[in-house]
Amino acid sequence: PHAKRATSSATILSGADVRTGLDSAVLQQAVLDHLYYSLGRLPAVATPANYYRALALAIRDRLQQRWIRTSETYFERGRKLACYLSAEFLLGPHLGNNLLNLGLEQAAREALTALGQDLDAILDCEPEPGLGNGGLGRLAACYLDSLATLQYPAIGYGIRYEFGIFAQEIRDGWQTERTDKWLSGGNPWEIAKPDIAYEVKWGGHTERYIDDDGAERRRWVPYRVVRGIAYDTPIQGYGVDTCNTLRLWSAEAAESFDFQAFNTGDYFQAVDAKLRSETITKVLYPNDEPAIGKRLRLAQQYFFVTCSLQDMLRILDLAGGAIEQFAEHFAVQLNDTHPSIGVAELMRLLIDERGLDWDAAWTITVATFGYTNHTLLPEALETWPLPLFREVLPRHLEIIYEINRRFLDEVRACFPDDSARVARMSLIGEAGEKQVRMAHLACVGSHAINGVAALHSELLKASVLSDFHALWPERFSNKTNGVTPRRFLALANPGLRALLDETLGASWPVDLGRLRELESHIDDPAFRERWRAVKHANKQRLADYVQAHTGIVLDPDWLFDIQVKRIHEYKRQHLNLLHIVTLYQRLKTYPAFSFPPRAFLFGGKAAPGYFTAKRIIKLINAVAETINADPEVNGRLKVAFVPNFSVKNAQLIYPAADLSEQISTAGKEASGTGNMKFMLNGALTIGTLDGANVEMRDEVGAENFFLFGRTADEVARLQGEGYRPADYLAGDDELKAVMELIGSGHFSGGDSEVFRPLVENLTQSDPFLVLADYAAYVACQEGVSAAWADQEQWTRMSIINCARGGKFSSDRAIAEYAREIWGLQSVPIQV
Ligand code: GPQ
Repeated sequence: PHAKRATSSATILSGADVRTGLDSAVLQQAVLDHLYYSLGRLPAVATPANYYRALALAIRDRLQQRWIRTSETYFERGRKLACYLSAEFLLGPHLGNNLLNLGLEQAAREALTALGQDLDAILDCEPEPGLGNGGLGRLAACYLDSLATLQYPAIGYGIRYEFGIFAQEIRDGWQTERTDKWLSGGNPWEIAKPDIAYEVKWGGHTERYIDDDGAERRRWVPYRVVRGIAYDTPIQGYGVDTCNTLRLWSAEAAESFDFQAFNTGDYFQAVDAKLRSETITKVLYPNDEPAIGKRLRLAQQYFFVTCSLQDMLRILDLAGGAIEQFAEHFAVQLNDTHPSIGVAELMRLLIDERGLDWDAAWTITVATFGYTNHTLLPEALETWPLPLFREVLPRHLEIIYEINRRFLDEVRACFPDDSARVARMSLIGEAGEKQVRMAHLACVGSHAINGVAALHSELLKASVLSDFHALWPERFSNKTNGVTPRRFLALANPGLRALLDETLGASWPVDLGRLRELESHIDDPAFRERWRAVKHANKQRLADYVQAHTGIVLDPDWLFDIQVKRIHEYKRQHLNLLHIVTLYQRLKTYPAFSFPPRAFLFGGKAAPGYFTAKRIIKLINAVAETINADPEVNGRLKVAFVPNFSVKNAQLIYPAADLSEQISTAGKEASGTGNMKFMLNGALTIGTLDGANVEMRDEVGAENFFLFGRTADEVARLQGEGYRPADYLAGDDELKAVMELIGSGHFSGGDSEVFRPLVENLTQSDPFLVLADYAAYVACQEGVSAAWADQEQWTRMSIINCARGGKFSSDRAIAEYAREIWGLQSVPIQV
């Protein structure tokens, strides 16, 4: 990689200019040029944020020829394009990643130093484009990185939310939400393409008409029309010239003013229509798993999906492709059900707008789409109330009825006399208020359906999608998630990166299986010492960050035990807390009780309306405050909640972990991806047999993984038998005392009300089996402490965890999608 980087001033003289030169001297000139011409600033008055923007623009210039050449090459070659449709892309800051992928970090550092600036401080000025909630959105961003790095023709399509995921602040231990104004300082990475714009219709009704050939057809007479405008962001591959596009749609009024209303004097009504149009892309819905049936959310989904499909049709027309060949030109992946309205919309475009007959349109549609499911939680499966759906998308409802009619005929043909099955599989749910079932629409309209880890894919076939599996077993497959080793290893952990480069050579970021070669060094004490030194420095870096943001002081010699992810009952942050309170209680009761000192770190956002999750955050902070202030225990225990967990601070957190907490109720976490990021950075995992944990443990071996808890089968059986948490409470005095301590107000200044709902939730219903797994978890944590006591052995295990993480590169995952679902060929780009 990066062989082409210019290093001599001869190159500058031979044509590399202020827009393209890669030498530090040219970069320095380019930054000054942008400060002056793009920002209107002289260096003497420029702030670090100004330098950030100038450097970002200079780097974007350097992406430009690759970006344009990439689009041009795809167009010329006419090869199949993968279109990744996702309502979320949790990108994280671009600058550092682009420098890494272009091989320009050193040159940029030198250029800024020459200007009296520090690159790290400048990088820190970039606001995070947080256009996603958590795992699902971050996975989409990792996949874009791998698509570009593997030189696949691909485009990401999504929504340009004006406000991304809220910024979390902790006040008095409670989460508060602040709107995220990521665009307020301008976004140097995007380029608006106002000429790439499409009409989006809403509401109204449908009607019958006779076309020119005398055929009877239906058309949609909308109530309202808005426009979607493209904003493009470059996605540069690592060490290659491929620079793909992320195209995000922003809503505008179809006419910036309703001129008629304006002329008749109703100025405010005219402006109001404009404002209403723009609301569509205003804000990201901050809920991760539970789907909520809000009209604006359906509008967002349809809006970005129709713009994206219309864009594909435009590209096909430009290339002179035949409409019948649509599926040979585009492979469209649905990232969960959020874009699944695309199935009905492509049918509408092909039939109503392009004049195809139903059968031809349906063949194309099914050949085009693939559907990835990301959850088994029943409350997270999207449905829309029928009246709402009809009001917003009347033509689509007709199309869905027709898809359903034909589909249910097929079901009846395969399974005669099975009306219960027909009702279960229908695209329209009839229990209570009628609903459109988006997962069913996605399954029927896709030739490929996949889960995101081996266990999850098996459970999908056996539970929520079992009827679909019985009908079309050949459509189902597994694609275990992966993460990009560029951002989450090379960029996040420069210390480890240097050690890996030295030990393995420079190719490991694009050939992650090479990490295995680390194993030949585990018996070298000097190597282990260096491994520990890297981890220690990372822990110090995180400790500094935690102190700056919370005032809590952590000692990097302690075991760093970390759980960062969205706050959700099924992820069981409260199980982690019960262990902490257990240790606290033991220390208070037996001051001589001894274990290696541990720092427990938490981070993660709760959906603003999720009562229990918000109370879990409050409890974490309450326990932290009590423990950290108590000299009897704070020599061996510390607890910190890192506010506003984000991609940006995640890059400090994963590399500093000794122990990664992956303790969801088995069968509930579809995959997890944070688990992989910790592993690659040398953390050991304590976890259940859930999601991708299962495959991680297979890779590292049982002896290098702290396993506890009931399996998915055992969970299902226990819940089937009628689980009673009180039984576990009655049989365990220590657990009982822990629950009483929390309920007593001990951690809340005597307030025995604030945590009552949590205590009652656990002792009375405990839907995620926290109490049932508690004893096994505490025992397993004792095993962790014992293992930590032998630092040489712990280091060996840490190295093995990293060494055997190669499978979890998103490159492996994307290569599987490309081969097995999309039928995609890579297309090298030559600049
Ligand atoms: N996931 Cl359905 C989300 O982050 N948001 C969602 O709305 C749904 C799933 C996660 C899932 O919980 C994790 O287990 C996965 O690792 C992740 O998607 C990516 O597949």
